[in-house]
Amino acid sequence: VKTVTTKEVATKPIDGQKTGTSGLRKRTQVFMSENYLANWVQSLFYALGDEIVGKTLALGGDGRYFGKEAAQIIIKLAAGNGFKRIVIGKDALLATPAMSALIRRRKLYGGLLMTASHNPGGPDNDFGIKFNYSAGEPAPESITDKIYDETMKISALKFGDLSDVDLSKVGVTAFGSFEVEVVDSVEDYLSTLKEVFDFPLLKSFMARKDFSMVFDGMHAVTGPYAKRILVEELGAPDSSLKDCEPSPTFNGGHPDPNLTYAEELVKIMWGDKAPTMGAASDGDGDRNMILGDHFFITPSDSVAMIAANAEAIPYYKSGLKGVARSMPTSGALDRVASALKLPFFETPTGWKFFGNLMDAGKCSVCGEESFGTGGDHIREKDGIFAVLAWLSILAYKNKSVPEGGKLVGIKDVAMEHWNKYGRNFFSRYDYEEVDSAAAASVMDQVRNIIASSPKGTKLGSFTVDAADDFKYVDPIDGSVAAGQGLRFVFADGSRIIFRLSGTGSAGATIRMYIEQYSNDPTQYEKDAQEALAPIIKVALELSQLEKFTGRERPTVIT
Ligand code: VG1
Ligand code: CO
Repeated sequence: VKTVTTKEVATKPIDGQKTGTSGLRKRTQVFMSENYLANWVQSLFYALGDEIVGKTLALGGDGRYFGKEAAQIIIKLAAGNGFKRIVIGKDALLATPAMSALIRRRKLYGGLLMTASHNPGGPDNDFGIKFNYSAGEPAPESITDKIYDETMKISALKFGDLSDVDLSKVGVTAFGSFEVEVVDSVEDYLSTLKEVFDFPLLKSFMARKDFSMVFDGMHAVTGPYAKRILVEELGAPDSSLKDCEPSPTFNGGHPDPNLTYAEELVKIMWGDKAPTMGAASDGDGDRNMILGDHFFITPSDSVAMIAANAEAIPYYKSGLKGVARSMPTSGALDRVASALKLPFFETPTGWKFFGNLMDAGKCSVCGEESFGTGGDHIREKDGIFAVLAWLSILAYKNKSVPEGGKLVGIKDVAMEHWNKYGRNFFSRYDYEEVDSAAAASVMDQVRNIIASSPKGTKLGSFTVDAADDFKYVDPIDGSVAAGQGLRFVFADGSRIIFRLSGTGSAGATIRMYIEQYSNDPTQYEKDAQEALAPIIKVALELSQLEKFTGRERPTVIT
């Protein structure tokens, strides 16, 4: 068979192609500018070196604007750099967790995801790209650092000389020895989920007349997944799907599943005839929000409650190997781990840090406060997994509740949990698109307070137990990640944390995380903002955030 001819095209380094918390994210226009995307992808291939020759690469994305054109560029670069095959989701669609499942099931070399996650899409918004490696995990820093080095010295792009591929039809197109296989975007992922959950049980639970749900796809990638999984496989009526048609601009919305941006779903769940459960997913399908009838499950609670109720999920029937959360995520999971005597890990922000723990068989369930929940069935956070996990918990808790009896709902599960473990009140304040210098001043100010706050120092009514810049030593490979967030841990277990976001595309985003524990049952139903008001005041004062940024209030509160 003929090999593909390679054309070399001269290029020059482009500044600022540094990978953040989760891939490279920039304005779409930047990505569409000459060689911008190609430079980064070619740099990745240079960074990976000879090991890519003869391998198979997966490709897909969240359907945002420029994705289809980007796919054609990437296919040609893959051919020109020695890959033998590309497996690509139909219409270039693949949810992030589906990519991870696809790589694992088909034992592929790795995959490229074209997404800027929950950032808005379209010509005036964001595009992004990230690489997942052979276990289906986001590329570790050892690779992303190398990519950046290559972007600084790149001089040539290697394109395979081939025509555009029709991505709308499932099947294989061969160009000599190079093949492009277009696959159904849901199939492999669905097979993985069937190994985790009891689909027949979920189906019979969802058929109950006293149960109903709404899933909000936010016009992003999870629409087709929800249709196939919730409706076709589990029998939910079509009316339970909201905004499940993917759109290149997410219909002008902000596909971030939280109480601010999923406001239509919030209205339904706080309305008169609210369904039993509401759920939403982000642009690329790795985040989730779980709601009950007039009730919000914080992501920090969600992972703790899933871990505490793991017996409801067949995949975990022999118990959990361990659990993990990112540092800013609340300590609700810690309490479950200690009660169940499970190995517990606290990692930096970003899913890539969970992968080593899972590969080493030390972590079954993990989560982040940023609406990320997942398990070791794949190596990405997984929005649909969280939805099916909560459905499994409801099905399990209602096993002996007859139809028309008092159905155990989402809020009941939470109340039962808090009554057993206490409640970790949690909130995150995001200040988006802050001037970078002002954001740096806030962080410097917080660093100064840390330096002058030894154990025993009083900040407001809170007594410092420890204050530091979080540093993580990976227990599996010993790699060190420093500078992962400025934190104050107080004597009563309360915490204040400041970090700068690593996923933005313009300016700086300051994240302030606040947590306070209570085991007083009369407080459990209190609004988090109310419960946390005193400690939030301390955090704002010590950081002098308003003085440095001019912001009186955050852009988003979660
Ligand atoms: C944010 C979240 C982090 C998450 C990351 C990627 O990062 O805080 O928890 O892993 O986004 O999520 P940062 O650096 O902006 O705080 V996603 O859904 O964008 O892939
Ligand atoms: Co995402």
